[in-house]
Amino acid sequence: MVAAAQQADTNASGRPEAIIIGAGIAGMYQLVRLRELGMRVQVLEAGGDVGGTWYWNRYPGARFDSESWTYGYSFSAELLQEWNWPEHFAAQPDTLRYLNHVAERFDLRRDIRFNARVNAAHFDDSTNAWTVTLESGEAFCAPLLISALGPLSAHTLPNIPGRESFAGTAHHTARWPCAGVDLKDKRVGIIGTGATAIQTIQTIAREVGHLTVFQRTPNWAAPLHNRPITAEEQLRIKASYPEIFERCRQTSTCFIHQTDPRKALEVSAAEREAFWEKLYAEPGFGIWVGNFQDVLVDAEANALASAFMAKKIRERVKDPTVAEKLIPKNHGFGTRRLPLESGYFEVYNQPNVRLVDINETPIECITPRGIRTTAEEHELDVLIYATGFDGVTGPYDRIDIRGPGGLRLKDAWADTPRTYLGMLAEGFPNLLMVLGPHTARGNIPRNIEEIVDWLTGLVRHMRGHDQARVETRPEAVQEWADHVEQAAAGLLFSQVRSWQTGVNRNVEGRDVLRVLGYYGGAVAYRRQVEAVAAGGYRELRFG
Ligand code: NA7
Repeated sequence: MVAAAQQADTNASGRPEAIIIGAGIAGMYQLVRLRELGMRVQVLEAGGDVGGTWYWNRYPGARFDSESWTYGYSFSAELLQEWNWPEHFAAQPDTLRYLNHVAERFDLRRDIRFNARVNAAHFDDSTNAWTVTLESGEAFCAPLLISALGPLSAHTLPNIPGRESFAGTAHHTARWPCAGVDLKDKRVGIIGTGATAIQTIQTIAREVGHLTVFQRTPNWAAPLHNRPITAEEQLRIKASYPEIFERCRQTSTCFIHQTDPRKALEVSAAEREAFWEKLYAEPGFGIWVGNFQDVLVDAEANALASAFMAKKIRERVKDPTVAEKLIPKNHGFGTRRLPLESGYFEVYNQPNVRLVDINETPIECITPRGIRTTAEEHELDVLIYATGFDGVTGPYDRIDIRGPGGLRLKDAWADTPRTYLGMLAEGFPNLLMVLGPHTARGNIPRNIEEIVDWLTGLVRHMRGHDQARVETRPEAVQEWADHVEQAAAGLLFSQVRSWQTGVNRNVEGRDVLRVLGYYGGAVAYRRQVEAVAAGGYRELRFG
């Protein structure tokens, strides 16, 4: 660390006033905003270019589940007018192209260091500055550290013995090679059936020779109903961006879909069924976040919705035994992040696709030839790990972040994260988090823009008042922690194991349910954070 600090001092002439970790959607926008304050900023990005999630997740079929025209940045009217989304739910290459366009248009790359994975960030209490060290040993120093790490950037491999022994080609979906992978006529195995796996499976099933899907937990999934944006629609979208974004501001998830005020249990069976048929036939997340208001909070209403979705699976999958395996039994509809699909269930009607329920026949190990379950060995040429991420706190855990007195963030958050508004971590001065734990979450870029704008306001305030240090107050952190817990209580999803509740069985210690988001809704979240800013940030301590 001493050597690193010395090196940091040698860079002092061009010393940045803020370091941002990550050049995804959040880091790029934070850079834009801090530049407007006239600040020197250094962005450190582990990837070889901008894009974050959309840079890394190049697996076949990767695309939005959010309407494209609600997903782009809203801060620049010119950008909105010049960009044409080709489809209502854009594919990953188009999103990456968009983010590259943004980087060029706003000349962002000159402040971004690529291939710069951050290993450590240590705060010096006497100078109120962070020293950030890269994997290479190079160090950077700045008063402010802004983490724009992304909630789903720490991918995890399955803890199955023999992984290293596999003689074929193996890739995690979040590390898919830029050049692609030749799957044609190959014997392919995929572990996982989450949102990523579903997109991958439905895309590759026709191309591969044989596909074996190793499923531990089936997930509910609803049709995406994607299609190209016509020229006429393009004009309409561009003319109505202010209304689109205003609509997103009014919903609790920042999607265009608003919860229906009716209750599933209060309408007739016929009305319920008709509404669900309508939602099932419509594009996007409407069936999840635009459903009857009791579906995600009332077990009885949820059971009815689950029965409707199960009926759809039975209608679409020809073999009744396979259909039953694909129907979730341990969690209700919508209590995990809902994958959207395009022909996913029909894939299991293809003769070259086999579903292996690894609860019935558990995986014993990965062998040089493939995967051995308790029943047989499945020979494979290619193995795909669609095994997900150590969500939300995982990216923080992977950096050695230390505050005053050497306090490690990983230790401070061992039981649960301790934050104020999800944007400042207790015990870690001058660390500002974009989309850290305990912020409202839904349509991610909408959440990001609001958080970045708020943090930029805080930085402006500090600069205006000549303050070198900002940190949380214990009573404000406790109040926020209680509020976050209360907001999640009573929601059915809070009791279900998934990355959203902090569970990842591949990571030691990550098998306990935690509250990692603010679930009081984006409108309530906005109201609270705006009140703090309007009140002059009295809940924070400055120095
Ligand atoms: P998810 O939704 O966390 O899915 C990961 C999948 O991998 C899930 O089906 C897991 O089963 C399965 N998994 C993980 N480890 C293993 C092992 N060891 N053995 C068998 N199966 C395993 O990640 P995704 O990438 O699909 O989606 C993440 C988010 O990205 C998504 O919510 C969107 O917001 C975009 P499990 O359910 O744990 O039994």
